[in-house]
Amino acid sequence: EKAKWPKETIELWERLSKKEANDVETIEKSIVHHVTTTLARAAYNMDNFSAYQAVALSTRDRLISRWNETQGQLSKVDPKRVYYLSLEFLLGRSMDNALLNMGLKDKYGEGIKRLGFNMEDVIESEVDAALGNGGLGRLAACYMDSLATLDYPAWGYGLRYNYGIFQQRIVDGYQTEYPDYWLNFDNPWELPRLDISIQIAFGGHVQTTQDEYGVTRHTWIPGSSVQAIATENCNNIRLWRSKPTKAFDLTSFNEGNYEKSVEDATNAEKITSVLYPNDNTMAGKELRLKQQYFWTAASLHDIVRRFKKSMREWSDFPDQVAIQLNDTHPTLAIVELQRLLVDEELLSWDDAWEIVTKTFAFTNHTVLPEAMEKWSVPMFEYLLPRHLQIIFDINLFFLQKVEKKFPNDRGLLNRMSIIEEAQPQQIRMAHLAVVGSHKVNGVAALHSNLIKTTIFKDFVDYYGEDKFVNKTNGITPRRWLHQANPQLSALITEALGNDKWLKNLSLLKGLNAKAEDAAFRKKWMTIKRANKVRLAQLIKDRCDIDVSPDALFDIQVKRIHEYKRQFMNILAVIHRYRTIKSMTAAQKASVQPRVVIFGGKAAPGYYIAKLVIKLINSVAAVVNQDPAVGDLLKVVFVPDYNVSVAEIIVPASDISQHISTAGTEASGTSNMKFVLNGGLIIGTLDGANIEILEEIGEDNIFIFGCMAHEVEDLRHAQRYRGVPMDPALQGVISAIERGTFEDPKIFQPLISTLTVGKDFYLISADFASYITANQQVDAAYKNQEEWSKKSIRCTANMGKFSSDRSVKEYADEIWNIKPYPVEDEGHL
Ligand code: AZC
Repeated sequence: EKAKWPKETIELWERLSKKEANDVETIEKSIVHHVTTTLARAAYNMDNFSAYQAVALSTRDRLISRWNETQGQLSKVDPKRVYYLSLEFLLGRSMDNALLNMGLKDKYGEGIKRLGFNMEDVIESEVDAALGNGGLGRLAACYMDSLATLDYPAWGYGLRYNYGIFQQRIVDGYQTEYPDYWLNFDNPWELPRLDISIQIAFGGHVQTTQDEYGVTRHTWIPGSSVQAIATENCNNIRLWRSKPTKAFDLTSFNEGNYEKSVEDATNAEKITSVLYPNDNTMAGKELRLKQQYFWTAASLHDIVRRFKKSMREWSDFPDQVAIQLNDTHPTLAIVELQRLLVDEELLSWDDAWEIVTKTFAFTNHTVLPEAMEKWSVPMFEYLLPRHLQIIFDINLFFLQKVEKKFPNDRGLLNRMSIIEEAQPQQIRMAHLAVVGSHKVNGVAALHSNLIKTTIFKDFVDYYGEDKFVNKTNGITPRRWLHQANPQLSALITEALGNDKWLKNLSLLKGLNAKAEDAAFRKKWMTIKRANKVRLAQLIKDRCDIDVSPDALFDIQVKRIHEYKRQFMNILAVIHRYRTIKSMTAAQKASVQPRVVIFGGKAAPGYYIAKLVIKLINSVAAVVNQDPAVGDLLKVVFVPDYNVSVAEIIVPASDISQHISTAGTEASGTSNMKFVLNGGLIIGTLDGANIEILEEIGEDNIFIFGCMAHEVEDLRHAQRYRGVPMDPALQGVISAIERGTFEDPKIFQPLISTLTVGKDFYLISADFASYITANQQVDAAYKNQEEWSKKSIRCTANMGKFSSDRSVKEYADEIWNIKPYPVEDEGHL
């Protein structure tokens, strides 16, 4: 079209689409422009929130200009792209990050100040995009940051929930849940793409016919459909939302069935209404299965549409497209692509299956049995009849090959089958994901080895070792150091002479030498203290508890789960409390004061996890007002832990706790965030703790507890040989049962999880070494000079845990994609 335009028209477009300048005055003009036109507000009746909206819109303008340029250049090259399918993107706030990435935070800060506002208040007005539960969702957000920073051609696909993870409030010590209606105000970080709308079908039946060559063809005749509408975020993430299908409404209307059509319309919108609030557990709800199909079908349709524009052969598909499955949630994409290729594009089954298996790769994030996704066959058949047939065919051909390789082993076929023979039959999504992918990865070295010897052992025997690889998780240093800890970031840049470390985190090694520099250590610890003051203020505001920033800040923030053992932490706090209470004044004088801080949400239906929150709050209520303890011990539960709160908490730790039973935490990523910010950790030999230990050295980490290979024997011994409970733990339990913290009846179900033979997470077995490790922490903290050296060495040796490293490994070893650098005059 453009080619037909006269020269003057083209020139006019080019002249007028020049990017805005980056001087303070132009920035101010664009802010005021958005206030007076987009927001239609007068300068005089503005609050912080409108200021935020205007700054966000102005920032977005700049992001979009750059983004358009990138996409324009990319579409000419048309390189192989990766698509990251994740049901969760836990993004948090966007504005601070966007301004820092463009190198414009200072100029915007100056502009907004001259306009009568304070940048920090404006930033605080943004609500979190909390479309995720925990580690898995935040990992997706960090990976999108790294993919963009490293110029990889990549798209994330997810769902645009109306309600993100619930808001947590504490009422009488108990968690209560409130809806997170985060779209109450317009979201300036998304662009609706009303032009991208896809019909998604459900239900109905399958028609089988013979084509003119006598080949059997299957046609899915759906019973209903909904529309998927795309919204794009400035970070290359495409989120789908559901809307009623117009055509479908009309049929109902025409049949005179107004009520039914209204009902169908609301049902359609329900699909993307709410994020399921379970972390590491599977609920098995029909609506969740609908979400999964809706999202994978829309995403695949979009991917295939983009591929078809290039007019290539289908066999080229895996050379143009890599799809990464973030856990088993998007596994239906495997089935949907096979269906499109066989039923709609009329490829042979084998040709199609070769394309499918070369395209997909699968990341496993957990070995916990309660998290393994299974769908009941009858429910699945009702929603997706043709997909069920395809799954049974995939399984049949797969098991035939297994039988050929390992003949006469019924047990093996039963174990490996995609279909579990239960009442009713169940589809094992993890098996389907392994069979349909060319690579399967775990998220830390220990975890990747564990999956090879446990849940996927038979598959390793069948496929060989090469299909199963490790990709240790990482975090983005742009958000988790540069943005969350600006003072430390500035000090590091000053010490290293430049900020190249932000894109090459191994350069932090240069800080090792600085550990010997007393003046540097002093600056380092001054910043830590300032961060603790900032957290103390948040604790005052949210919990009305006064804590001293001179005490040791001991933090455990993560989802509440039995395997993460917050229960063990609070039991040890009770032990500490009882110890202090038994001391003379002289003995107390040498106690290291400690503030023990908890945060995290429990799944609304997870009764035991919710009782742990109640116990923490009951202990806090007693300890915090006990004059015999004073400042020696404070206990805090920070409500509504989320990404923005984490940005305050992470830089403020002296020690943080990563104390899962060995072999249960696949990786953990907050461990990386804390250590990167110069916080030491106490932890078990689990997940990424092991690799952190390898990088920073045993002098800079507190390790305790049993090892993964010992867990089975310990459980067995406890169950069948009646190993008695640890005596210190016994004392703590007795104190609870005596009513030291509220009515002991409340906590009985919790205590029952520990009674001999039942302590599945081995709290008793690890308790003594846990107490010892905590004493070592106290002793080490007494020597502040040595502590500050440890702190600096922690940060200095964390280069490996940048998500840039993780993403590059995926790109080189799984996706086979290359970066395409685009002209960019930005700062980072
Ligand atoms: C989590 C793991 O529990 C955590 O250890 C890991 O760091 C994180 O994924 C990112 O890899 N797993 C989940 O959240 N898993 C599910 C199924 O929810």
